[in-house]
Amino acid sequence: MAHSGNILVTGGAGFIGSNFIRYVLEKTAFKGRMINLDKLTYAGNPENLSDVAKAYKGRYVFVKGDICDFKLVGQLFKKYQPSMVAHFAAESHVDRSIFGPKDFIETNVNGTFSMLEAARNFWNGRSDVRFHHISTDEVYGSLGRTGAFSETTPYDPRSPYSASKASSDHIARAYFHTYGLPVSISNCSNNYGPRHYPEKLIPLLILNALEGKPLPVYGDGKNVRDWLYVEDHCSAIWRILLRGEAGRTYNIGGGCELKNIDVVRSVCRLLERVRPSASNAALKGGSYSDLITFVKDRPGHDRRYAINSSRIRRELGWKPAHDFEAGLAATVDWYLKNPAWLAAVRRASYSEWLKKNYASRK
Ligand code: NAD
Ligand code: TDX
Repeated sequence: MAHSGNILVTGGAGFIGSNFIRYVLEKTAFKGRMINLDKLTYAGNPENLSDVAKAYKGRYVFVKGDICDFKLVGQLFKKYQPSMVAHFAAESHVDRSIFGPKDFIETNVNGTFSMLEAARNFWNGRSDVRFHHISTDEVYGSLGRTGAFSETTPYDPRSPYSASKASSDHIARAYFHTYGLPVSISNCSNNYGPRHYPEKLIPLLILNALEGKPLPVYGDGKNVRDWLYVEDHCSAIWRILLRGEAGRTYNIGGGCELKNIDVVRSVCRLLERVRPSASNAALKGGSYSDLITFVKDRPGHDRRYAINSSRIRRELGWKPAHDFEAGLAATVDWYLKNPAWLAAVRRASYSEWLKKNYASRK
């Protein structure tokens, strides 16, 4: 699969966007230029791509800016003439959306509108182009004990985050039906992997455990998420960009349902193997699992997500290449080997506000 036009990526300095840019430049036959438009919010980190920026000078371009800035987005279309857009930029953390929904509406709804409108103006009826909108399984709401979300499951978002993503999905779909803009959409389950900002469960657990801090488990720890290694999400998006159909939605998932408490135990077990607590002074003689602390539940906490990804598997021949054990080992290894990245992120004091909002039940 080769593609030589330019790609405009939004939110490429964040977790999935930076992994996507790295994946496409390093592991595919892509020959064009990659333009990364990112506002560098607390979640955007140019360090995520500093080596890529050096290695792909001329083919990788970083632009600091806001997707809501319609004039800037229009200028970027004119200047770089992209034939594809991979739209990742969003406010992405459910807890933050509960305590402050405004930025979520602004970026996820208005920002997506601004991107779609600029694409429509610039592409002006072309069908040989593609706008891919990256979304989440959370738009479908919460499942009971059985079943899985398919592409035809009705939307039922519960948090300000998922409601803002649902709105943006609807607007993106409307641009396909109303204006014929070649839009595709993917709804993916929980990602994990390198460069994940440590407000999200897995990186938070790894960093807190290494520092001997509590491992906060919301509620009873039995909420279920379907975990996918980030590079497998990137390979799915790339396949959709090259071979997916305009106007079509693709669900992406790892087929890896786990209770949160089991994820926490897996991280503790893995750390005991690669960085035994007995040799970690921060643990003061205790084990990693001693740090597990049940805390107040997240308001409106969705109980279970599971994804039926048979469409993308059948139609585009995609499947994940990493199981949870291998993906988690690669993730922990990356965090252990990148202390400079961690120090930079710690300076942003990622967990201060969480401490304020979720008190320990003990
Ligand atoms: P992230 O929070 O790590 O990164 C978001 C990036 O967007 C950051 O670099 C940030 O600076 C940038 N950004 C935010 N507002 C912006 C604005 N107004 N203009 C320009 N840039 C802006 O998020 P992520 O986890 O990498 O998620 C990326 C996308 O994937 C999101 O759309 C999210 O909804 C979706 N998604 C995430 C997951 C997951 O598990 N993380 C799963 C499914 C879907
Ligand atoms: O400290 C914690 N303790 C805890 O029990 C945190 C941060 C989370 N949790 C629970 C809440 C969830 O059930 O772990 C689960 C995962 O939480 P997050 O990492 O915050 O992810 P989630 O809310 O499931 O959303 C993620 O997946 C879907 C991403 O953040 C979204 O952007 C994506 O759309």
